[in-house]
Amino acid sequence: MAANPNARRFPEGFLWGAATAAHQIEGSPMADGAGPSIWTRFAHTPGMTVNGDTGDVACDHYNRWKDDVALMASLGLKAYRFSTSWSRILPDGTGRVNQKGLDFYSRLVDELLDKGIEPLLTLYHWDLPAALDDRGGWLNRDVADWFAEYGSVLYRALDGRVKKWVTLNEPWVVTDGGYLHGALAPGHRSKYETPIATHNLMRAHGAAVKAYREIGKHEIGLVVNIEPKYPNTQSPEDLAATKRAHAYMNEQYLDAALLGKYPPELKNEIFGDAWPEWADEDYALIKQKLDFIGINYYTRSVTQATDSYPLKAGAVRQKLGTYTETGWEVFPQGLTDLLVWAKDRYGNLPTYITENGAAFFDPAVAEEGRVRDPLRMGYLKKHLTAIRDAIDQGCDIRGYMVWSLLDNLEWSLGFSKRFGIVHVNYGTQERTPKDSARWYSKAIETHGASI
Ligand code: LGS
Repeated sequence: MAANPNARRFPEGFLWGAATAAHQIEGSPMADGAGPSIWTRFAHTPGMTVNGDTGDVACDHYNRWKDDVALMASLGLKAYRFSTSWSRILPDGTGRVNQKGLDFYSRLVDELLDKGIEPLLTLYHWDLPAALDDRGGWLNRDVADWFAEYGSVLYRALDGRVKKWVTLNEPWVVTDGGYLHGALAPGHRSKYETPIATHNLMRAHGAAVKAYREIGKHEIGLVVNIEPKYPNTQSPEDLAATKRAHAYMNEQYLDAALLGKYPPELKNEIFGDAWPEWADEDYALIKQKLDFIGINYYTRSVTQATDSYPLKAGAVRQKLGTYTETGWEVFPQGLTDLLVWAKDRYGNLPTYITENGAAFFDPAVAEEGRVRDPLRMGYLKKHLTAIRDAIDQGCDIRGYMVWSLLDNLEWSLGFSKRFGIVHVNYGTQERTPKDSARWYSKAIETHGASI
């Protein structure tokens, strides 16, 4: 009997989309009265990014936004996840609103809606106004009020048109990369600062959700990156290291936002005396009702005990694993595992996969305008299948955003890694959909039956 293609379809209303972030695609960071962000400053500090790459031009999306929306429409995208740049809207971080910055996002949203594409707006994708960093940034408790003020400006301007809001993108990366290991802006390396930045990020998240409930009428959530941890061996040391790594990366932020507490490993095993006690009212602010969670998934980690600071755990490279250009193992089963884990631990909240994708070497654009990227296509196919498995196991998955719509600026790695389903020629800014984009269009058109 022929297989019923409907059986392979995703749920009705499943949102098929693609994601980007302001600093990675927009360029023109100081245009129309914007202020600098910590990423403008960091990338212009010698030695901080591969090849000294900056976001000064990036994909020139600030000027090409209309064509980019037309491109999304031509691919049949139903949703687009993007972030707004805080320092375009509030050049000093607080106070004076720069109307021209706000207008840019207002026009973008109108154009998306005109093409039938649902916007998912992320308030913070790592580009803190430099003016606020000068006042202590995420280390200053006032940042919760600053962030709620910024959110409120956007809620008032756009909530009639934007129905899905995200407070923070990947707070774990903000603190681990920005305050502990220094690979990302603002480039600090302090075990003592990291818990404070973590806690203020979560207070800011809570304050922004609270402000949303007063102004907004739709949905708001939090996006985290999670990565399942599997023990390398069953030794007590590896098992303990795995538990530690899992608490640090996977439970830290979701436990705070949804359960109103941090996992005890943070104080007892990882940060020790550097982890302060926090007031009850802070936890009350952090734990707000969320309408959905967003999960960014790229890889897993097979974990062993090491002497790494301060986690004392590290990933073991897998002999039989396949790896992407960023050195991350391709492991789709991990996505199913962690979606089921999140459902069981946090109560099956509506969930979006807000990022998933891979950097692979891409051949040059062929004469007939094709970019053959079979590895990326395979990656997306396997991960979408893993999502379908999680749906079959009862997880409430509402949508999928591929990372990324365009090749773009991969933070400290500069332009050296290409994640796009659309190729960008950085010399001419020409966009060329790769084979993976054509494949994805077909998946969208058939609600997943063609996967
Ligand atoms: O471009 C970023 C993508 C690419 O890979 C995006 O802006 C971020 O939101 C997100 O963090 N992204 C990303 N994450 C992959 C993290 C994998 C971590 C593996 C660490 C192994 C050492």
